[in-house]
Amino acid sequence: MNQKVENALNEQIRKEEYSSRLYLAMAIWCEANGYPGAATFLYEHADEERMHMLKLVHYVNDRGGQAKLLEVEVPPLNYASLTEIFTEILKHEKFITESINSVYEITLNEKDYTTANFLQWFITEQIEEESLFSTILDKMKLIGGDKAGMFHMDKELEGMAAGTGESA
Ligand code: OFO
Repeated sequence: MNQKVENALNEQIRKEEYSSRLYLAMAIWCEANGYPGAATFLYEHADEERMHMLKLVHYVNDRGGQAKLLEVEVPPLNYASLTEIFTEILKHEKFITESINSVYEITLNEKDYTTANFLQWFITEQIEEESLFSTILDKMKLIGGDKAGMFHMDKELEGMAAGTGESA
């Protein structure tokens, strides 16, 4: 496959792997700090990011390239609050959206329309994720420092993880 496209996809694999580790670190913090629902939600989301990574890995290999695993940094392990976590997640997802968009731009410049088409799934996924996390964050901001409100938010996140709760 086109080398520039392959390199860009490998770099995106690294970012998705980082996303998975970031949400795993956040899930661990939540579990250790009295937010079991948020922990369940984030453990599940870490798995989702790993799926994103694998989707890219298989695509690169299926197209005759070879997926590479690059160095992934250790994510922050400590957070001040649940609101800080979701603020960081939204910021990170915006960064991922920009990154996907720039890989998409490379595919167009290189006239690799098959990969551009493949990336559509990620573009749609990013719209959904940004909207999900910004809704959760808006609710947390409304709750503010209210402990009972945060307890309910934690329960709601648990329901969202199981796919049975109220929508965010
Ligand atoms: Fe959160 O969508 Fe992949 O990174």
